[in-house]
Amino acid sequence: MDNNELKKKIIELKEKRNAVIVAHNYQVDEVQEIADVVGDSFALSKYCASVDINTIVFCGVHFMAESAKILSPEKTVLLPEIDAGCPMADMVTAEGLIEMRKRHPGAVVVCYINSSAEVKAESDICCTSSNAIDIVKKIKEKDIIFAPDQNLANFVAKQVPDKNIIPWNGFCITHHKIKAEDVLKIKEIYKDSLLLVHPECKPEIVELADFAGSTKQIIDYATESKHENFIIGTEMGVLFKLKKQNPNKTFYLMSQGLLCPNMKKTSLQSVYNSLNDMKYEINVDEDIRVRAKNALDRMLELS
Ligand code: CIZ
Ligand code: SF4
Repeated sequence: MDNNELKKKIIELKEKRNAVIVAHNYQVDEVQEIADVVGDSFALSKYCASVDINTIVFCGVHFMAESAKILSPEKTVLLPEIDAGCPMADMVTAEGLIEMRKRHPGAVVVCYINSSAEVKAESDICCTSSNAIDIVKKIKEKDIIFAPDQNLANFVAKQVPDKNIIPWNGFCITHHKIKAEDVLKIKEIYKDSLLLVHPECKPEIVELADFAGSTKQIIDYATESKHENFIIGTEMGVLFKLKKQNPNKTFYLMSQGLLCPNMKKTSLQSVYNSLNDMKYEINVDEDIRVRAKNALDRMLELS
C-alpha cells in the first residue's frame, strides 16, 4: 500500500475501533499528519485520560505509552512499535534508585517523565522538561535526587541554586552527543538566528542558547517571537509543527545528528498494523501503576 492508501485505511480502522491516535513531537511527519493530537508526552497522556474513547494508539516510545496507561488504566493503550524505547529511561532502574535513596536519607526523589513505571513508583514526584524548575522550587526539602537526566538536573540546579541537586548520571543519546564547537560553527553561519535548545543538551550547549525549554516551549517561543530565523537544538521532528505554524519563518537544525532512532521507528505501516491487529498492548502492574500515578499526581498538585 502507498502512503495515501495507508492513511485512508488508518482512518477507517480508527473509526471501527473507536480509537484515537496521538503522536509525540519527535514522530516522522506523516505520522504527525494522521494523528488526532501532537504534543509532548505529558500533554498527550492527559489528553488520553480526558477523551471518551477506549483505544489509544500512542505513537512515541515505551515510557510515554506507559504514562498514558498509568493515567487511563481502563483504556487499551497500543504502542505501534514494541521496540521503540528510550535509552535514557533505561539508564535508571527502580533498584538503583532505592540504593541511591539509602545513600541520601531525607532527600526527595524527583524523576523526569522519561522513566519507566517502576522508577516513577519509587519516586516522590515526577516532572517534565516544561515544569522541572517550577517543581524543584516548590519542594520544601533542600536535598533532591534528580533522575535520570544529568543534563536536565544540571539545568535545574543552575536555575535553583539554593537546592542541593544530586543528579543520576543518565543522558539522552541524541541530545548529549552534540558538541559545542559544531554549535559555534552553525551560529557563525546563521548569525541573525536565535538558538533554541532542549535542556537535555549538555550545559555548554545550553549556555550558548538564547532559550532552553521543552519541545512545547520551543515551539511556543518560536511562534510568539518577532524574530524570523531560528536554529533548533532538539530532535528534528519538531520542525514539522514549527514550519506548519510559522510558514514565513526559517528554521535550521542545530545538527543533523538530532535524530532519535527510537522515535523514528513508527511509520504509517506500523500505525496501520497496530490498529488492525490491536498491538502492542501496554500494561502496568496495578501496584506499580498506583504508586507511579502518585508521583504524577504530586506533579500536577505542584505545577
Ligand atoms: O516530555 C516529552 O515529551 C519529552 C521527552 C520532551 C519534550 O521536551 O517534550
Ligand atoms: Fe529518549 Fe532522547 Fe529519544 Fe527523547 S530523544 S526518546 S530522551 S532517546
